Amino acid sequence: MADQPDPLAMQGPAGANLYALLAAHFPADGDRCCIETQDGLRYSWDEVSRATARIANLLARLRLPEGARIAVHAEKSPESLLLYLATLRAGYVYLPLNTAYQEAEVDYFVGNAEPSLLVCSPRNEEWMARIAKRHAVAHLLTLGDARDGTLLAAADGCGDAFETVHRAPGDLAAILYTSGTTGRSKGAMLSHHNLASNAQVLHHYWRWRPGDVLLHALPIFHVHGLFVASHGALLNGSTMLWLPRFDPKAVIERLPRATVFMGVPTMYVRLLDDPAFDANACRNLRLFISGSAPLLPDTFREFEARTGQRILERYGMSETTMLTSNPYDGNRVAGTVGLPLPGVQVRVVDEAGSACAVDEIGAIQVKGPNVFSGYWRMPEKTREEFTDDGFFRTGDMGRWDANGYLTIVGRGKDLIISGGYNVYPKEIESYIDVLPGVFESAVIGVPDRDFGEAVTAVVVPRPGATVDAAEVIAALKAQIANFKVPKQVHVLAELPRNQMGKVQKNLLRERFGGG
Ligand code: MLC
Ligand code: AMP
Repeated sequence: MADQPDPLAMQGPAGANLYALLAAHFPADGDRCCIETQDGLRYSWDEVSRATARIANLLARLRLPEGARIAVHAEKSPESLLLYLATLRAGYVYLPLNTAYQEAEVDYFVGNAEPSLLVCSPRNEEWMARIAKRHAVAHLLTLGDARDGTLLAAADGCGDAFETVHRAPGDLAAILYTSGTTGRSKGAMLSHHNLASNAQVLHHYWRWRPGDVLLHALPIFHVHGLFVASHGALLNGSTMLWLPRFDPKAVIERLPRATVFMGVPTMYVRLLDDPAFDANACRNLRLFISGSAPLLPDTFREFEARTGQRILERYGMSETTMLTSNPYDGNRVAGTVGLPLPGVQVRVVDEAGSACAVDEIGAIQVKGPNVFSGYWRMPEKTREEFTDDGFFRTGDMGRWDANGYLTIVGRGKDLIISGGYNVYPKEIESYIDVLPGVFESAVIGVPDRDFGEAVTAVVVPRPGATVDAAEVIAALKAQIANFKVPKQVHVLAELPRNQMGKVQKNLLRERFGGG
């Protein structure tokens, strides 16, 4: 990585600020295209510098306190990416929220993170204003997906030069909320150095090169689209072909102009479902990357047969960004997540904490410059999740093969991954259990061709009451993010339990999921 400045060694006035690292790689010719939107609008690198400066100046003018969190619940647009970059640049902490979240969900995050500024889509302003008021958030601004809203209007009057604020390597850059198996969501605190080190390792490992073009179709409120994809392109001075959401037709149309594509397995399944997706459409692609959920070996093989390309699967999480990856040049093995990335320590241990032998299944624990420092204002939770020697317990179960490749075989945590989004059964059960007529419920993931796993609920009515599956679904849709709503609801007289009284979800999965 001789060509990469080491973020810890960066001694400029901005110190280890991640924005400064990215900006150091913007192309010398600032007129070149950084972002091209679906409708052909082009943002040059110079425009990105100027626009982030305007927004950073606006943030500075708001006189937010040191370390202030900026919570953002806005549709994907070039401007929402610019807001992220401006937040880094101004030295504040970015807190992205999935736009599918509804009022009760956002209310929790805002209450917990206590942001100084909340940015929302103009169409949600009414209920966001209620949340802002309830939690005494100092500022509420709006950002639409058509360059509209009060944030840009206010930034328009600001200067387009800004001296990137100095940050130390360990200073917080972002907080990403991830749901817990017990209790509420936890905010994973990621520092400038966590993000910068991972971005640089991936830049090298995946052989980003001059002329690369990234087709960006992922949402930008999670690690995958916001960090892995965007940082990769920005650090490489690469143009991003920017789609507001994944749409197979729009992707296939733009693929011939791209060299790199990143997606969750559902996206690959959907591309394969389209007969127009073939080797010719991929003729300039040098790298397809998959992550966030398991890529089925069948999908890997079908993809190779159709396009001649072997998808590179990698593994990561919000708390750690990327951990392992199949190699760029070496063998990409279907069903595995590859080798530990340089600088990242990954171990698989048994219940006593001893290293597992090859092929033995154990808990995956990790350590490295990319691993977060802890959960926001939850020191006890943080302590529980780290071992005495500083390894983070991922909650995933895995095993090594003889060649040092890691396979994820399951999760110690009760978690469903649907289309790359995490759904925690306990959270959904807590919403179902308070519905009229419901005695109790169990939420499980069942295999699903499209989403990988489909959220499914099993509901037990109170004695004498009846529960209607469609009504349960409708009630949940009114309250929680759509991707968390069960695709199916089954009504049973009782839940199967073991002798300890614990619900036997494996039996429910066998009964309702065919395995
Ligand atoms: C949408 N729906 C989902 C869903 N996404 N349901 C379950 N799971 C999902 N993931 C709902 C919609 O609300 C809609 O509900 C119905 O399903 C059909 O919608 P759609 O139009 O088909 O869905 P679409 O908008 O195309 O979204 C599918 C998708 C999207 C796969 C493109 O889910 C997506 O972008 N996933 C990527 C998630 C991601 O970036 N994860 C990274 C996390 S980071 P209804 O009821 O209205 O019909 C991480 C770390 C790491 O995990 O390692 O990367
Ligand atoms: P999140 O908390 O949203 O960041 O999700 C992280 C979780 O996604 C990990 O703990 C894994 O369970 C899962 N995950 C990410 N990448 C992969 C992958 N390639 N294969 C299997 N699971 C994955």
